[in-house]
Amino acid sequence: MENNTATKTILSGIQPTNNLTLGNYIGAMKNFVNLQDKYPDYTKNYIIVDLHALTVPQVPSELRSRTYSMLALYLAIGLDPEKSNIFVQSHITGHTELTWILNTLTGMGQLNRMTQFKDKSAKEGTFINVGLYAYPVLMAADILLYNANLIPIGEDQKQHLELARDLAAKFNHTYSPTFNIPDPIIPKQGARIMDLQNPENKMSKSAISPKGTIILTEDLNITAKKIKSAVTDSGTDIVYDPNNPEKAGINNLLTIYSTLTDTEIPKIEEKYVNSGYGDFKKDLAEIVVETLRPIKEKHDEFLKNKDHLDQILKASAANVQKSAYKILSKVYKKVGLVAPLR
Ligand code: AQP
Repeated sequence: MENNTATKTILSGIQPTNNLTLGNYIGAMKNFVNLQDKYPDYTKNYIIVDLHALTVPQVPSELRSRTYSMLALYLAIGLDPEKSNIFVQSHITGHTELTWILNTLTGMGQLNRMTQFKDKSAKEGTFINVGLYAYPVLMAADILLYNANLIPIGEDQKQHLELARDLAAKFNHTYSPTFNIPDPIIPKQGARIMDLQNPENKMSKSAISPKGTIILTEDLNITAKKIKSAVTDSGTDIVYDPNNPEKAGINNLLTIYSTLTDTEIPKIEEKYVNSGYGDFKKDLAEIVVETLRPIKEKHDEFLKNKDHLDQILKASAANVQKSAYKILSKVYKKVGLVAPLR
């Protein structure tokens, strides 16, 4: 779908760092598909943000193959290239150029406050690269380059989205009205799926222990085992209690159950009133496995045809590049650069 500045734009991205998790699926990707159907007239841009992935060390050949795997996953969950543009960030001219301009409007104090930078830099040891620090500015550029309106994200990206809003407002104020102020769409439930072994931490692609993370493309026997051995507590009641940190494990499992089956939590509690954690986990393992089975099968099928995947990337990139140039030229003119003739 061609980016049309008269229509509204929904935009989101996921980094091809490591393999995608159930957290990415429930918190972000599932929503992408819902929005595709809910807003047929909007432009939808779903980006594989490979430049973001470079902010942590990568094995080049693995990064390249994960980029294709992510595209195959986007297609496998139901994103339709006829309805949504699915493209690779580094293929479009404008993300890094706009980042540079936004860098000059961003205070170091704003970036110093970013909790994800604090968490990730603590894991990186002594060498902290500038890209990791400036990551939120690149994310703001991803959004503003398409003047996007609605941004489906998980809870952990809320602070970064806030910066994109601040930078849009600052640019508009410093120069003249240019950017929409983007709004996040954060799911009411499942915006923060937790690690199955350490339910006080979010489930993350780069988790240190693989036991607490469900990888969307892993062997489904392993998936079932991970759910069945998820950490719970010494109690027995299947009850959701978000105010009790000791219940973080069962709360998380109930959230996963609820989001994957579209069932309200009280209904699930009712169903399991006479059951223990073991029975509940057994059923949940089945639900997760049967959700992931068709996704995994389609992913493997799409991945076999690289030419088809390249065609999708090419067509989507052609759809969005024109509007990206348009915004970029506008920005160049406003800040005093001579906009190139294209
Ligand atoms: N555990 C989660 N629960 C709900 N939503 C989640 N998201 C990530 N983890 C969870 C959402 O997925 C989208 C893509 O995330 P990203 O790849 O941009 O990076 P991230 O937020 O840093 O996710 P990870 O899995 O923790 O990646 P790594 O380990 O590579 O840093 C976002 O919308 C995010 O909110």
